[in-house]
Amino acid sequence: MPPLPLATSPEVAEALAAGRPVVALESTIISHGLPRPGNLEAAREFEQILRDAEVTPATVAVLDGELKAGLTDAELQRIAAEDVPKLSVRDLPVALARGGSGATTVAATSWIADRAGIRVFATGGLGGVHRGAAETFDESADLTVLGQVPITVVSAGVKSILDIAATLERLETLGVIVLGYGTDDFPSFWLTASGHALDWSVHDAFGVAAVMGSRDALGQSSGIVVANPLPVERQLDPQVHDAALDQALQEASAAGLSGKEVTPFLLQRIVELTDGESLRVNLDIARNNIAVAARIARAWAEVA
Ligand code: PSU
Ligand code: MN
Repeated sequence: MPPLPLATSPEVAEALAAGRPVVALESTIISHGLPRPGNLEAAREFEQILRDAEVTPATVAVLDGELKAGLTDAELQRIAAEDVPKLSVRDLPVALARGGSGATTVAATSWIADRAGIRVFATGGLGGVHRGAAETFDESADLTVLGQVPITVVSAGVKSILDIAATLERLETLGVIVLGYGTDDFPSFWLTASGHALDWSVHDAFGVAAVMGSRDALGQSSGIVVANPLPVERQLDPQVHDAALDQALQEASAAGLSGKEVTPFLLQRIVELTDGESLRVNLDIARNNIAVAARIARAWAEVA
C-alpha cells in the first residue's frame, strides 16, 4: 500500500505522541457554514478556545492533494478566503488524485481525524436525514461514517432543517452511540431541545470518556455523538426560528435545490431571515461545543 497522504502538523503530532489532548475541528463550517470575512476570525477563535484549555487544535482540511490534520494560520486563511469545494468522504480520493483542495464535512473530518489518531472532534451541528428523504434519499454521509469510525463528536444535535426523528432512527440503525450532555432531550441546534427523548445522558466529560473506554474494550468501532445543548437563555427565539425555517425551506424547494447545495443554502438564508441572529447563535454553539470537547479530550487523556 502506498503511504497515506496525511500531513499531521508538528504541533498535533507531538501532542498525540505525548498522549496530550487534541481536538479535531472541521473546515466546512469555515468555508460554507459561516460568511466571510468573519469566518476567518471565527476559525482562529475556535482554535484559541482549545489552546486556552491546554488542548491542541487540529483543524482538518485537504490542501494541494494532501490530507491535513492541523493547519498553519496561512492554511486557515486559504480555507476561509478561497472558493474551495465541500468534501465528504467519497470526495477525498478524487481531490487527492487531482492535487486539489477543499473543506471537510463532519464525515470527512471524522475519517481523517481517526486516521491521524485523534479521538475527539467538535463541530456545530451534524448532518443528518433531510426532510423528504423518503423521496429524495438525501441523508448525510456524516451518519454512515459515524457508524464506522470510533470518534467522539460534540454537536448541538442536528438542525431543524433536517428530519430529526429520522436522523435519530438512522443513528440507532448505524450503531452510533448518542449521549445527551447534561440533557435527556436531543438538542436541535439553534434550539436547546427538540422534544425527542434520548436513551442515555452523561453529566460530565469523564462520563463520556468512560463510554469511550468501554466501547474500545468491546472492540466496537462506531462513533459517539455527544449532544450538547446551548443553555435555554442563549437559544434562538423559537418564533423567529420557526418563521425563518419555514421560509428558507420553501425557497429551497421552489429553487429546486438538491444534494450538497441544500445545507449551505438553508444556512445562509436563515442568517438573512433572522437578521444575523442565527449566526450569533451558530457561533455561540460552536464555542460551547469546542469547550466541551476540550474537557472530554482532557478527561480521555487522563483515563486512557
Ligand atoms: N450543519 C451546520 N453547519 C455546517 C454543516 C452542517 O450547522 O456547516 C456542514 C457540516 O460540515 C456537515 C455538512 O458535515 O454540512 C453536512 O452536509 P451534507 O448534508 O451535504 O452531508
Ligand atoms: Mn446530502
